[in-house]
Amino acid sequence: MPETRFADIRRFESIDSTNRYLLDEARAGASEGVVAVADHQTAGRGRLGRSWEAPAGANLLVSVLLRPAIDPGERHLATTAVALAAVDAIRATGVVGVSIKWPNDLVDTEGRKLAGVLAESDVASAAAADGQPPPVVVGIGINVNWPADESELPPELTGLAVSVSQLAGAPVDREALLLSFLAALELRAVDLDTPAGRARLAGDLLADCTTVGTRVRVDLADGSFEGTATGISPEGHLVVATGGATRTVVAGDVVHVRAGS
Ligand code: BT5
Repeated sequence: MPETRFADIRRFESIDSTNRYLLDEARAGASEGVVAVADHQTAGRGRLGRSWEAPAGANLLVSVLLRPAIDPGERHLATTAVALAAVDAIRATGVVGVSIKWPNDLVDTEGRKLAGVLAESDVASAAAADGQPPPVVVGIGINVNWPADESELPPELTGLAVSVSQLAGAPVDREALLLSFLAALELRAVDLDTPAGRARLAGDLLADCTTVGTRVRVDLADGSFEGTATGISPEGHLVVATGGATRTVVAGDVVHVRAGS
């Protein structure tokens, strides 16, 4: 693998959550670039208290510690960088038809979820940053070899989840996919550092975002609204046209966005 900032790869046979592990490391002052990879998570996290399911040894469960020197309002671009790097790595296996459902899902052409991204940070670790930019831990679960087919899915994920191996028609090497993802992420992380790079991330997200152009329902803490997603802002947020106005939806405010409702 070419030199990247992601050389410190910590591997776990079993852990509660790779995101939790790196948040603790960040609090203790760990530098950008630490990677945590698990064969199995006993408490894999999704957003908003949801959980991430994966049997042991089948899928990629990986988190990275980033410390991008960007404004707080642009931090969604860290999620974007990870999502785009995963799309890059999956495409490099020969699989086509992968896109991003805003804010954090990789989906196939039928809208089935191939991967989910979870970015987390906290005030305590920002305070303990020791001169370093505040951390953001970005985790991604990629369904690599599970499910092998639809019958392996629990009822609640039937028709909703798909794996890279299903789309490839053959088992996929998890380690090769990890290294390819980290190499792609290095290029995407470089883009976080400059205005031109950040514009490229937002532009690439727009190009690969299946949400733009569809009807969406946005559930916020204080009510919901419907509209048409018309674009991606320079910060990577979703632009929604609704009732003659335009609203920009920040990932942290979104309880639920569903295309086609
Ligand atoms: C996500 O949340 O999609 C973010 C998932 C992030 C998981 C990674 S694994 C490494 C790192 N360490 C962690 O602890 N987490 C990260 P959300 O958008 O809330 O979606 C969660 C929902 O996706 C669940 O409620 C299920 O409906 C569904 N789901 C769970 N497991 C799935 C899977 N393997 N494939 C597809 N969908 C799944």
